[in-house]
Amino acid sequence: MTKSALITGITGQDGSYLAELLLSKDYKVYGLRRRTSVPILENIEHIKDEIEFLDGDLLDAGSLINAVRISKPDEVYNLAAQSFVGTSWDQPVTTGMVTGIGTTNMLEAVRMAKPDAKFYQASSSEMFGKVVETPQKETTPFYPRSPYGVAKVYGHWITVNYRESFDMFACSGILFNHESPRRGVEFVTRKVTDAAARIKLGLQKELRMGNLDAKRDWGFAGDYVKAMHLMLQQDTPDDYVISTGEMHTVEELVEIAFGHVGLKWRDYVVVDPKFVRPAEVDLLLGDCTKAKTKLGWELEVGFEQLVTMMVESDLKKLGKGQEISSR
Ligand code: NAP
Ligand code: G4F
Repeated sequence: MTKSALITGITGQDGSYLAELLLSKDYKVYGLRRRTSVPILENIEHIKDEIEFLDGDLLDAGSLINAVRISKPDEVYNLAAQSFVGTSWDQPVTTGMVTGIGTTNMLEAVRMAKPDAKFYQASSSEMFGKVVETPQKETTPFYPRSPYGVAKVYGHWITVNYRESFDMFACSGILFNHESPRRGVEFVTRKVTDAAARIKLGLQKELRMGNLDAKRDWGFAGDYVKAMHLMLQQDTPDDYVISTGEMHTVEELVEIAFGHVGLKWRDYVVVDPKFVRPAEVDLLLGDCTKAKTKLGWELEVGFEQLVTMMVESDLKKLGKGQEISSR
């Protein structure tokens, strides 16, 4: 029998890759979409006719109950969030409401309208923040360093609590940074690959950056959504770290991206205090042994391949990609 899934955050990076994956597995896919002044469909333009959209917002509990009632999903993937760490200092209340309380709204909607649905919560390695051990695994204590991280800790624990209180099949995926050509341009990877492409094409002169020493464990979003799906195919709900187990600095990222288009990054990158965060997460490195062993999850795309894929995509988007990369 065909399964059905409801995805919140369907217009975002992960929502689009997850929708593709589920459609390829013959799922009926419902996507929760909020009203915007102009449609935000770039990531899902190619599959939008295969998705049934439902109007809703994580802040509007009634709209979520309605969406669950209509879709009667076998699986719910709660990916919607105010997901940019930088913005969470400018909009801490909105971030707390959407990224934190929004999770409870979604869990309540499932509990009321389809309590046997399997539930996935998009938790984050940002919860480890000022890390107390390295590498970080499922048992590592949390020490969030931003309003976003704090909101995600709330979302994580409320998911665990609903599993324990109401016997719901609720899983939390603690995902480390994952990127793709569909990543928002404010995040560091895409900011860098977009700028490298623009500078190469003569459309931009310099790149203003924050902390180049920060270290992250960066993977490919297309690989990570497979882990989300695998978590909901298990017999018992659990929480899993998803990561590559490799760490790179922002400087390495810049070097690879600029190097790919034949530029020396030091000629273009300027450190600007405006992009330095009030409290930094210095390093994140995940241990995903549990996911590999229990879920059989494997990643396919490595760091350098990811960065060059994104640069190539940005060159192409900016219009002159093919000519440049074939030179
Ligand atoms: P993203 O590209 O920023 O997508 C966020 C999605 O949430 C968008 O579809 C957005 O809709 C939607 N949204 C925001 N506020 C909403 C609201 N009030 N009601 C309903 N929808 C709302 O994020 P992503 O990278 O795909 O990440 C997906 C999830 O995983 C997020 O929860 C993020 O915090 C979490 N996460 C991401 C990473 C990562 O490295 N990417 C790592 C760990 C955890 P609009 O298009 O209308 O703005
Ligand atoms: O790309 P970022 O903005 O991602 P960040 O803060 O690690 O958060 C992302 O990953 C989390 C998982 O760990 C997700 F939960 C979250 O939703 C989001 O997807 O920044 C990465 C690093 C930071 O240390 C930042 O200080 O890059 C550093 N950085 C240096 N210069 C910069 C810049 N970040 C941005 N966005 N812009 C800069 O100019």
